[in-house]
Amino acid sequence: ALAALKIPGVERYYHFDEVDSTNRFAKEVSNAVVFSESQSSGRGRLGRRWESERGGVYMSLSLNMTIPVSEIPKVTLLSGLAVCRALEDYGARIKWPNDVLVGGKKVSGILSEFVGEEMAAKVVVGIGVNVRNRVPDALRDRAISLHEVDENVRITEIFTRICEQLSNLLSAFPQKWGEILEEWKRLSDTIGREVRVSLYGEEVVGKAVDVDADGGLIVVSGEGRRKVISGECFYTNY
Ligand code: BT5
Repeated sequence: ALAALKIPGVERYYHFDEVDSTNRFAKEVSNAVVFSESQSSGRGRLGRRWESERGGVYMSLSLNMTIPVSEIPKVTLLSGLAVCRALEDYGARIKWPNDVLVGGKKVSGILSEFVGEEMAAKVVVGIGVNVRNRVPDALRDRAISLHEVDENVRITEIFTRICEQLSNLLSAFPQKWGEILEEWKRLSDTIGREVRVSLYGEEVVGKAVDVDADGGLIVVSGEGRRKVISGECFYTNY
């Protein structure tokens, strides 16, 4: 709780044994960190499910921010970087836009949501990390839990580290966005790969060459240079 309350702007901390979704709860409160030991209906993006067995970190940060809607993707990237830094000992890398990988497998996912109006918005960033929980058999080929690489890993320590890194990065945002983005790129697992990105049924195929100042992925193909602001990213050279 202490580490959570040190995050700039955070005034309240909520701790649940179980909740349906920390993001759902976080939308109803302000300037808070919400943590739950488990979730009965953890959410991914686009209505997908996030497996939330006891043993993982399930948390949401709810902040009233006066930033334009176009800045929200930056907060998502910043949060991914915070998780990646927190999992530095495990060689974590970031897959654009919001997955954190260990050993090439997904260990964490981030769901950012936005409530309100331009310049008077509540930003909710939900972070799920597999720590001591077992990942379901159906996901084993693409998902991993930290205890598989470190049998002594502790849930509270991972949570504390994420809060510390969110504090560090949010204190530097937006002034030092340039530096944050550079670090994000160094830890990126996506830049340099052949990708297929789909967004609302439209597909962009090519090589991911950069992430621009807005957090958009730049993909180069025979047809030229395209920028994708969000969407699903698949690696095609695996
Ligand atoms: C995400 O969605 O990766 C965002 C997940 C955010 C979860 C947090 S937990 C706290 C907060 N409260 C919530 O209700 N949600 C947030 P997406 O990119 O759509 O990925 C979802 C996909 O990842 C699923 O369709 C599965 O294939 C896979 N998946 C589901 N559970 C997983 C898990 N525990 N570990 C790894 N992969 C998982």
